[in-house]
Amino acid sequence: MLIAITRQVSPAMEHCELTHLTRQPIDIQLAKRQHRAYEEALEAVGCQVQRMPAASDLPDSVFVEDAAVVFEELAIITRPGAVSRRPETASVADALRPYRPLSMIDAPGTMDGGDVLKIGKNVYVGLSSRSNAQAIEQMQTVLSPFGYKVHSIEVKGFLHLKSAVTQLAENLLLINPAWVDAHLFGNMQVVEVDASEPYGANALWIGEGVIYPASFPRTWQRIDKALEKYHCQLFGVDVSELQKAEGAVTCCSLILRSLR
Ligand code: CIR
Repeated sequence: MLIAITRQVSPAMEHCELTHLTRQPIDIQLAKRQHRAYEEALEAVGCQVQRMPAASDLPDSVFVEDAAVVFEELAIITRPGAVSRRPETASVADALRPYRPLSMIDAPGTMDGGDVLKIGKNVYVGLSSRSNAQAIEQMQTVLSPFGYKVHSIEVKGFLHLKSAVTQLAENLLLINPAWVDAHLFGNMQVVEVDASEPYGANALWIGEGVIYPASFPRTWQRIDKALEKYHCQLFGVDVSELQKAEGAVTCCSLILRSLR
């Protein structure tokens, strides 16, 4: 059984961290409806959604992906790069504890889950304004006994590694080639975002479904065509309000196989 852990939109989301975007008013009620539709898409692709309550004092807490990285063998609780986001991890750890042994990133390490792209036993981590070399080293130490290899990739000019590259299927990546070089990920097929949609490289692949924002129609067409031979279905979501907070689709859930 697949579990998707989500957290409800904080009423304080308008005070979110912003790095590359200019602050715009966020319609919280619309954000909540969009988030609910996103959860329905998670259900449509076969997940059982486990909802954490909203945190009124944690503006970015809907972006649960950044607080942990879940593997089959264990979950790593991060130490987010933005100080305002560090208190998010305790409750995410509580939600994950029934499913996995937990390991923690310790100071001076910092890491956001949005920087971590797992492809089989290769784990690619953005060396970014949020994730540093100490955390990457800690992750390698924890994962080595399980046969994972951790690679660091420089992230400059965009927020997280997964703003620039995500997986669409077993051997297929969605990538913004202006931000990251596809060859770093070995021998994978690639769909490039349309150059007019630089923020379009974040898709959420779950089994036979891919959840993707409706706001990138040109890249959508490219993905749709590429997925034909994978018998994989695209599920469109409108996440305009979450995008104003510099969020995307991978960041609003933690997906894990229940081993219980
Ligand atoms: C932040 O700057 O931390 C949030 N406003 C957005 C985080 C989005 N996270 C993600 O894409 N993994």
